[in-house]
Amino acid sequence: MSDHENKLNVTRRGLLGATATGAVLAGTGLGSTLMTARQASAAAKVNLEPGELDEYYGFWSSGQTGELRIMGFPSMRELMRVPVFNRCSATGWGQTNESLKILTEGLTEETKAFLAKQGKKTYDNGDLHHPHMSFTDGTYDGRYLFMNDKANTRVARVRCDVMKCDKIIEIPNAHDIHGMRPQKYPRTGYVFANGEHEGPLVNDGTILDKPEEYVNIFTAIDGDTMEIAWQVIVSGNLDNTDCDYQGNYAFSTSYNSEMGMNLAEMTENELDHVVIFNLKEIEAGIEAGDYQELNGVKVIDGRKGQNKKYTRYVPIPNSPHGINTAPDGKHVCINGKLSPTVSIMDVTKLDALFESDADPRSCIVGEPQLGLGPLHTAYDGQGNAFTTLFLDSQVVKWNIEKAIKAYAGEDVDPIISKVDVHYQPGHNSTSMGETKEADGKWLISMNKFSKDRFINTGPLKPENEQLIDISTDEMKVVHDGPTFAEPHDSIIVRRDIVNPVNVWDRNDPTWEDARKQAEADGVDLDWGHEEVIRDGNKVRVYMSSVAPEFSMEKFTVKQGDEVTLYVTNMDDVDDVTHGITISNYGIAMEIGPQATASVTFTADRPGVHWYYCQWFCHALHMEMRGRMFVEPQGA
Ligand code: K7E
Ligand code: CUA
Repeated sequence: MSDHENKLNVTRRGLLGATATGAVLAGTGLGSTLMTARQASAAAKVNLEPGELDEYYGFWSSGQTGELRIMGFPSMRELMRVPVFNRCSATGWGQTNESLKILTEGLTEETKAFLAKQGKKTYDNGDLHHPHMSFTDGTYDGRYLFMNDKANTRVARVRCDVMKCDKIIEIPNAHDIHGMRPQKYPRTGYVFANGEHEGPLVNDGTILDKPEEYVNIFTAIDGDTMEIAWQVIVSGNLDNTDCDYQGNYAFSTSYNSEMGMNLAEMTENELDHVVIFNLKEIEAGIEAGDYQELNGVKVIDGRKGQNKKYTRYVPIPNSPHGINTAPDGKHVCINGKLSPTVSIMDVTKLDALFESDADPRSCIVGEPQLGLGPLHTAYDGQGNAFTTLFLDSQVVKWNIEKAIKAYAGEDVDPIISKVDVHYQPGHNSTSMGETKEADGKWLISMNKFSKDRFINTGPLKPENEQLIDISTDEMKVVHDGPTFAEPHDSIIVRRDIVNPVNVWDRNDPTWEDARKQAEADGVDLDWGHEEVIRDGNKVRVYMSSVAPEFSMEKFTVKQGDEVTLYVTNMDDVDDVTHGITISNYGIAMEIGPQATASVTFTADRPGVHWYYCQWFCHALHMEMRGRMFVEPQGA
């Protein structure tokens, strides 16, 4: 966010002259218009009565917090936080053996060795920008959510049946994954991921301050196996990405076609570009062996001047940021950021770029001037687009066909209306808007600053997400939603598509290792178990829980033992989650109904240590506790 802002401030003066239209329109805010009856009823739907359920799930990123958030939408009630790249005190994510397996198994050997030297098994932080659901035939299918980590170059997957993360992989060769999207058609399929920051292809310290030898890497991940399918080396950097509804092309914006290493260099050119990736040609190239293998990944060279059919570079003004495919299956909006324009690309013209030496700009069919700092565009499925204007603090509604006509020389104004938002919007999302089932009901504007919109929380203020009724041409802000750092992006999914279970399946793969170990130890995890198995200085403690009791009121280990504690929640009732916290040992984990969870620690502190259930489960929840005795060494 701060990089957006700095860059934009620096060049704002230059932009102002070029955008008189935008500036004039900016003054015609519609905020004071009286609420129509239609909008009053929309507002009523927002303020759900106690017990009423939302129509949509919202899946929210959290930026540098590193988690995924689930919202009820349009009520904007935060329902759940799903830890992904962060460490979570409530659930034990980052501490339990089950979560550590997910957090570590997808790291490269080099990263594991590096982290071990820092005394860590995995990273504790992440920067989660873009959550997107898996698709089948152009719309959400309720299987998975995928998300990127810009901080530590990872991509994660969350299972929608249990709403827990089940895979995290590090992307080798690339630096700092930013833009990320799942393939829309025929299904996901690929998950496309952009390495945003430039670096040497082999980053082992041999090449340092030689930017001319830096590259950027585009990655296609297999969304089913979470393995890397292939990578492409590109010219320029990579920012955001999207793909078509036909399964032929993916495309990424580049704001640093200059390959500059500082602000002045990165913003030097008036034109940067979008890279078009020809999926069929890349697959054929891989098949034909036209790649180098690097860290176990097949890497194709798609740089400019390769004269191959893997990529094309379409010039776009100026440091483009968001790229969003319209539900019409034909148009793609590329948001100019430093240019007041959005460039409309027609995907039906992309074949020609690859088949002939056609002017790469021939796929651009519109370029409306919308206002200052266009960052992201969302859609209503009725031919209209909604673009955030970061510098103007507005959302602009405009018509795609009219913009195309204006570009062709007709005297039409594509802009329908503007609404003030508070303040500085980044992403926006419409209900089902990134699918072919966009329904045109709601827009959320994710604003970077809240300033005076809420009572003061000190120097660090929340951000502000504003709910906008888009069912009429006149957009109406109907709700302010403060949030903690930093939901960049969100998706709004019809609730019938998402059907999580209430109780875990006892055979869930999550605790497969625990199941195998229990079998080896002769413990039946599916029955109320209470066993302490000693194996040298390794001790395995198996207990179960049924509200309001653990199956063991006490167990004894020796100082210095490596203890693994397995707890199975035998309750099979909706919403009866237990936990176990071991006092003064820094141990806490969640155990959902019918789940097994485990944690390993060294019993280095002798004495009596209470363990207790920290998840309120019963009238006698306070009594749900027991003692761990740690015999001092030599006793
Ligand atoms: Cu625009 Cu990371 Cu999607 Cu933030 S990015 S706004
Ligand atoms: Cu079990 Cu609280």
